[in-house]
Amino acid sequence: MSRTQVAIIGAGPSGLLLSQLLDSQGIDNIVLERQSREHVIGRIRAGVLEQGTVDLLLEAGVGGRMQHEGLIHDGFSIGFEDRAFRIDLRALTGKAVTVYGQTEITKDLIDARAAAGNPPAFEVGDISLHDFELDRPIVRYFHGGRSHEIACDFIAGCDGYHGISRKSVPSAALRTFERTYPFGWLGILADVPPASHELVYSNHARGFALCSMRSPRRSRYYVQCASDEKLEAWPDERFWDELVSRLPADIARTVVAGPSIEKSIAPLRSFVVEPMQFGKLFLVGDAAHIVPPTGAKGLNLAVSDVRALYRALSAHYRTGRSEGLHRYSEQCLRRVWKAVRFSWWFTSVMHKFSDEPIAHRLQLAELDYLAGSHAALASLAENYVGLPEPRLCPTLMAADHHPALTRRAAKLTPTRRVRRPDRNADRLSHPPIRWETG
Ligand code: RFL
Ligand code: PHB
Repeated sequence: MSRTQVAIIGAGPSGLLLSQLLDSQGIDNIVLERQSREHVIGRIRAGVLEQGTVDLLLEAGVGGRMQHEGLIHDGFSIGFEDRAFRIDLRALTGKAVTVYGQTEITKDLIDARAAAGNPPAFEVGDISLHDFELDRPIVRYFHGGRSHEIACDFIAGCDGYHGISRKSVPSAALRTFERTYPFGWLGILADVPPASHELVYSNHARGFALCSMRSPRRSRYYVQCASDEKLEAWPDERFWDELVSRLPADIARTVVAGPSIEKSIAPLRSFVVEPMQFGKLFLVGDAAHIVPPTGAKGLNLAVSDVRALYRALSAHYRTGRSEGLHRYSEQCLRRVWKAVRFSWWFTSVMHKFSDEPIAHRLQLAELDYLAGSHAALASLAENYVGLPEPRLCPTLMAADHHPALTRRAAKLTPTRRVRRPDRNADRLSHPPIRWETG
C-alpha cells in the first residue's frame, strides 16, 4: 500500500487545479482519472471565466497562456424581438470576464502537472473509496495492469456529476435537489470569425441561441434543442440556418458559416447535494453541483470550491487548525445556491419552455424591463461577473439567514467586521442603453 496526503479523484479542471495548488504548498497528492488524456483534453465546455477564476489560475502559476490568449470582455448583448441591448459589465460593476476555453485551461494544467513531475494517472479503472468516515481513508483502483491501494488523509471528489465520489456516500447522509430542463444545448465549434466581438444571448420564439467564441478566428455557437435530439439530425447546414433564424437580423447578417470541428449536445439541469463533505471526503465542482450553462457559472463555481478546499487544507497542514475544513461545505453552498438561482433565472428568461403564447410575452416583458432598468441590469451584471466570496465570519453567516440573529450579531461583532458597501458601488452610474438594432 502506498501513501499520499490528498487523493484526488478526477482530472477535470477541479482536480487538476487542486493538485497544482496543493503541490505549490508541498502537500503530497495523486490525481486518478478514469478517461484517457486525449479524451480529457478533447472535451469542449466552458468559455467564460470570472476574475476570481483568472486570479486563482494565476496564483497556481498556470495563467501565462490565458493572459496572452484570453479575450477580456467588458460586456455582452441580449437579443430579443429583432433587437439587442448591451450589458456593460465594466460600467455596471467595474469588472469584466475573460473568454478562454476550458479545454485550454485543462491542457495548461496537465502540462504544469507533468512539468512538476506529478502528472495525473489516466485510464484508471474500478476506483473505490473506503473508510473516509474514519481517520484513514483508503482508495483502491486498477491501473497499468494491476490493482493499487493508497492510504491518505483526505479524498477530494472532483469526478463530476457522473463520478463515484458522491455515490460512495451513504444516501441517507446527503440531501439532493434537482431540476432537469425539458431541452438541451446543441453546440458547434468552427474556425470562422465570431459574429460579434462580444457574446450574444438571444431569446427567440423558435428557442434560445448563443454566439460565443474561443478566439478571433474560432467561434462557439449554441442553439436550444429537444433533450432527446440526435446529433445525426443536425448536419452543419441545418445548424447554421437555425442559428441565423434565432438572432436579431443585424447580428444574423454577420454570422460566417463554416464546417464544424466539434458538435455535441448537452442536457441542462440544476443539481445540488448537501452537505458537500462527509468525513474525510470533500465533493468539489460538478460532483456536488450542476447549473445550466446559461449563466456561465459551472467552471467558476468549481474553481471557487477548489479555492476554499485548497486554503482549508493548507491551513490544516501548516498550522494544524481545521476550522476551514469544517466550514468547507457551508462556505461553498452559500455561493453555489446563488449561482444556481442566477443560472435558473437566466435560463428561464432566455429559453422556450412551451408553445403557450403568454409564456413568451412574459419573457419579452421581462427583457424589456431589464433593458430599461439600471437596477435590473446591475443585478444581472454583478451575478454574471461573479459575486464576491462569502464572508468567513461565522456570526454574520448565521445572521444572514436569521433576522433575529442579526440584532445579536450587531452587538457581538466588532465594527470593522460589519458588512461594508462594495468599493465599486460608487462606480455604478446609469450606462446609456445601446440599442444595436431595431
Ligand atoms: P468535470 O469537468 O466533469 O471533470 C470530472 C472528471 O472526473 C472524471 N471522472 C472520473 N475519474 C475517476 N473515476 C471516476 N469514477 C470518474 N468519473 C468521472 C471525468 O472523466 C472528468 O475528467 O468536472 P469539474 O472538474 O468539477 O469541472 C466542472 C466544469 O467542467 C463544468 O462545470 C463546466 O464545463 C460548466 N460549463 C461552463 N462553466 C463556466 O463556468 N462557464 C461556461 O462558459 C460554461 N459553459 C459548461 C459550459 C458546461 C457545458 N456542458 C457540457 C454542460 C458550456 C457547456 C455546453
Ligand atoms: C461558451 O463559450 O462555451 C459559453 C459561453 C457562455 C455561456 C455558456 C457557454 O453562458
